[in-house]
Amino acid sequence: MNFQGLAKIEKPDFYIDVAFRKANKRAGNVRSKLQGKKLNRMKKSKIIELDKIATVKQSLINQMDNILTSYPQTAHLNPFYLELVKSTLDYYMLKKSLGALNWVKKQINILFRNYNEKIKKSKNLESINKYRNEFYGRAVSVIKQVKKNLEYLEHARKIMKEYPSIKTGMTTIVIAGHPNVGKSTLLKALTGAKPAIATYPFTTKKIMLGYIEKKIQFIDTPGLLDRPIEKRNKIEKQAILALKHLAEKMIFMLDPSETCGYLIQDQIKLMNEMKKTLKIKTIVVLNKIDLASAEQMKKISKLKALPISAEKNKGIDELKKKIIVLAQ
Ligand SMILES: Nc1nc2c(ncn2[C@@H]2O[C@H](COP(=O)(O)OP(=O)(O)OP(=O)(O)O)[C@@H](O)[C@H]2O)c(=O)[nH]1
Ligand SMILES: [Mg+2]
Repeated sequence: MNFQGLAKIEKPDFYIDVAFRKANKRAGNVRSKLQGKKLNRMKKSKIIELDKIATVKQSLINQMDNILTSYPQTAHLNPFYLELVKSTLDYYMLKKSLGALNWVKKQINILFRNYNEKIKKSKNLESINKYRNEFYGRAVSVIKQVKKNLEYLEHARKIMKEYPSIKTGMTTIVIAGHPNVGKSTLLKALTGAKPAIATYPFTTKKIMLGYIEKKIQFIDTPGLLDRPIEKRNKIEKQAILALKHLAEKMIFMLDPSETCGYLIQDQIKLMNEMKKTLKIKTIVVLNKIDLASAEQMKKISKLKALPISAEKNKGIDELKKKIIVLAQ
């Protein structure tokens, strides 16, 4: 999903100016084409003014269409992004604002049909000009009526621009575990290249994305899946829920050496909680085996887990194999 490429949404005056400028420019061309033609002044004026109102109509409609087609359709959003939209924006207002642009298109069309007829039937220059002015005035008023909606769409665009660009058609694995256990080190060990950094609207920290052969996507979410849920504020809880739509599998990382600063029993408690919350298939890894003592390893010998050292690149190939099986 690409929220980054959305064009800026302008104020009503901007769209009106574009439309009027276009109409005036065309009118100049039409006028010079009519020069030398044997038509009376009123006929020429009619052709010019009809062309103007048609140009204004089309320009306004095109400009509204450009916004409508570039904006993500809420009905087609991936559930993860829909959740983001719902928790970072006023979903009702967003839908209403997009609806307002459709209303503009409809109104402008109606006005155009109406005034096109009126100008065609006009018998003198005064009424041609009067109707042209009336059409302009009413078209301006229609656009101005959606000022608040345009403002809202621009506000929404700025927020959406910060959404992470996550690939939604790929097996996605989240890496969870207490702070400092080695999640980011593992992401790098698994995916080689520098991970892509993306923003996540719920946290001030950036999330990291890594890929294996364009088939498996890993997400490292600092500050998100590393503390018990009950200690979360509302926004963070929503963030975890949003992630649930995306994450099909999880790697939960434990640090038996406890050099991360957390006791192993607390780490296990968090793991059980995350498993319960996310309800997804999980591979448990024991990291920093180069640091853990025999006694520390014994404490967790009952766990079905894969011992690794992300930093020393130990057990990574085996883990990769497990991941590939898990991803199928
Ligand atoms: N000795 C050793 N150190 C490791 C290992 N894996 C990670 N570390 C170190 O542990 C520290 C924390 O690693 P990170 O990968 O930043 O941990 P993290 O889980 O991403 O931490 P947060 O992003 O704060 O949640 C770093 O200093 C790493 O170099 C390992 O297998 N062995
Ligand atoms: Mg990290």
